[in-house]
Amino acid sequence: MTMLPSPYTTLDLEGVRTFLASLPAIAARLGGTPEAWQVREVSDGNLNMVFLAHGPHGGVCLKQALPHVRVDPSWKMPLDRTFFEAAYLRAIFPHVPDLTTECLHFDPHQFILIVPALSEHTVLRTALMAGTFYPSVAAHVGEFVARSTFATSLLAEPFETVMNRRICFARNQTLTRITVDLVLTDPYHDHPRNHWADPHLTSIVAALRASAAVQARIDSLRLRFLSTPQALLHGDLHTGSVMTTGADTRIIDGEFATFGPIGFDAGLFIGNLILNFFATPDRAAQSVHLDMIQTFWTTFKKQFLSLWQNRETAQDRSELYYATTDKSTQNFEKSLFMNEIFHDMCGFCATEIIRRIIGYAHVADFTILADPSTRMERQKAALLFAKDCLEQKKPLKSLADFLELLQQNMSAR
Ligand code: SR1
Ligand code: MG
Repeated sequence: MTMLPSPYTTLDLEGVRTFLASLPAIAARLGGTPEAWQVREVSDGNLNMVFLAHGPHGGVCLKQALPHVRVDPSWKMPLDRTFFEAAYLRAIFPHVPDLTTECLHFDPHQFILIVPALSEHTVLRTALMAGTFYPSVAAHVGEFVARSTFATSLLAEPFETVMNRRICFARNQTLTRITVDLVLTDPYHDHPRNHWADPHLTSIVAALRASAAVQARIDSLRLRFLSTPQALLHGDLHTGSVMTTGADTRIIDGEFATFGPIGFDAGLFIGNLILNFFATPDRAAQSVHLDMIQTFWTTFKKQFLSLWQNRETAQDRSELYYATTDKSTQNFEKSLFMNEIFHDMCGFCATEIIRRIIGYAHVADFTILADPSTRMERQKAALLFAKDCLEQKKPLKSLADFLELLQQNMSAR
């Protein structure tokens, strides 16, 4: 008798227990009997249901897509996002096994993804909001971005492999549409999804929208996001997608995975560090953020260039880029490539800051500031910094210039 797959149903706690019990490898990982497993719902993000299950041997995290946005059931959505998250994990895990989680199971009928539970880890945004700073986490994320993007780029793989992956992730159009709209379009126009906490921000929003330089840079960033498939990106690398113990860091939630410019992942990460920078009450504590941005970029660059250097031993000449030219030409070409990533990072960082203050999905960081007028002043400063970044007539030359612009905008408040 042929068993038909069960039609999609959104699982509740008992459904999760039954589902996990039906998978021998997962049941063995948890250990004990299903009745004794502790199952709880921990959904926190905007899109999906998330559950944690623990047994005497270990724990797993189960994520199920809903046919709508979790926080807005009237916003209907196809279920395939967990497929793309599973595909992303399978593509990058061999290159970053110490920096992400393994896909233990994907069910294509229930759109369920199962990964190991990260019981000892804290969400980076939560840690930053509590004023807990982990010295190594920025280096870990820099390593992650370097290794995951290099490994999925033409610099590391035959073009056939890259193009086949591009075919797969080019189908992740629902979530790419969210990024194009929510991050790279809506905040710069009147749109019912936009909102901001304080009417005093309205004049800054108007100034952003009236700036021809901002509009032009936004158009160019949107074009770059859609037409520069440098590598497979995480696609939503904010501080809520990073979990850490301090010593061990894991990047999660890769459902927005798509091919795009490497500076997009880098920009989203530092954009979220900067949002926390502006939300940190104690100005003396803000030097930590500057160190983190510096460490992130330095680690990323060093690791990316070292992976590139190691490729020089590749046998197939069609997979070598700038390897046979003399050293100074090679270094020059590579530095052009890295400068381009840096320029993209500065631009996408600015778009992330703006959309998280005036767009659809805000960050919680500013809730640390109890006084509404201080909160508004800091959000204003963050928006003005982002506006400054977007209005630069020439690309910023170095990270030092970028950090100086950031500090200027903070001290002006
Ligand atoms: C409707 S989804 C809104 C946001 O949540 C996700 O985490 C992404 O950041 C997306 O832009
Ligand atoms: Mg997410």
